Amino acid sequence: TGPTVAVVGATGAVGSVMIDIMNQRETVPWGEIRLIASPRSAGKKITVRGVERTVVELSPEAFEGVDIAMFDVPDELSERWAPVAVDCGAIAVDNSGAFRMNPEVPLVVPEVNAAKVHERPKGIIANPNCTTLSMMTALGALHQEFGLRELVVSSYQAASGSGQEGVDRLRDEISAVAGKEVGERSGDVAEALTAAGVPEETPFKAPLALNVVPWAGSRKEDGWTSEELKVRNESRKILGLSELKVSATCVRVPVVTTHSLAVHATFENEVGVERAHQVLEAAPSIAVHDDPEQQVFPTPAEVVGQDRTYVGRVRQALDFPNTLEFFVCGDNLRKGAALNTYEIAETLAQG
Ligand code: 11C
Repeated sequence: TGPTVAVVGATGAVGSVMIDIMNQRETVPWGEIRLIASPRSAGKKITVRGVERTVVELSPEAFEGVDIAMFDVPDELSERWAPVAVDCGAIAVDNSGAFRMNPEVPLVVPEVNAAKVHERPKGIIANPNCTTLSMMTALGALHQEFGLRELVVSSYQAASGSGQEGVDRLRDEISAVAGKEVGERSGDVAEALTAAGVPEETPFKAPLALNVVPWAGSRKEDGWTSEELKVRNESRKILGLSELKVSATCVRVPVVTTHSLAVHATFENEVGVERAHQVLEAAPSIAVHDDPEQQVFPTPAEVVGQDRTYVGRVRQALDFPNTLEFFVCGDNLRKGAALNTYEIAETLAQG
């Protein structure tokens, strides 16, 4: 039989998507599939690939006999428990931010740098942040063809990037303003939220309904946010371009799921839209939706639940001969989180 795989955080938002992915796969390479979660969720029954399984409590014993442990839990839990899984003989594939920039931990997107899964002195492999991941398959393919030199991006990030709390908040805000004559100023929206009993405290720092918010993640030095620095640092590490020039502005938009990015990518060589389309179309995990004549382009709502990254609006920048502009959408819970982690585990299972 195949290797034993564990899903740590099996009952959480990303863990649940991981289970959907396992159920949707035609075949899986696993012998045993073990579900691990906090004591609160232990004992729950979840059906995976037609077999009802009982969720076991996160403990050192839970990792006995596990070959690959996929972690879909917050940073502090990964930090504590991934090394425990490794001590018990497992390879840990971690979806948190705890180990991504550790030089002894590879940061892997299988379409771009699959071979790195074998360079893991700590026994841990990291999965990138969903914002970085949403553009990485497209950038990796274009980099191979044209040689990436500079990257300027703006993100349009979905509320589910902030977890279930973010989704609930956006839905509450939308209900509070829907069908009402709410003024367009942020104070008016805030007033409508208060009148509807929506609490003042929000994960988004400002009203998200009828608005966009140029802030995602936590505050870092010199005005940058953690999300913007993750896009810079992680892109460099995944592409193996330690000097890549990157500048990002991360923005939260009133979308439930799927992150989008407007990308301005400058290459070593002159670029053309036709060749870029060919390169992107040749990549199985990319869908090119791009026909300006018919006004075909991707939108986040169209990409929810999809495994592929959607790319459109590919243009050669008029004043920059080596630069492509494009718009990319990726489901932040699938390729942005659970799917990429699962694909890393599958790559390991293939040996
Ligand atoms: C967001 N990208 O949209 C974040 C969520 O480093 O894994 C994921 C944070 C991370 O808020």
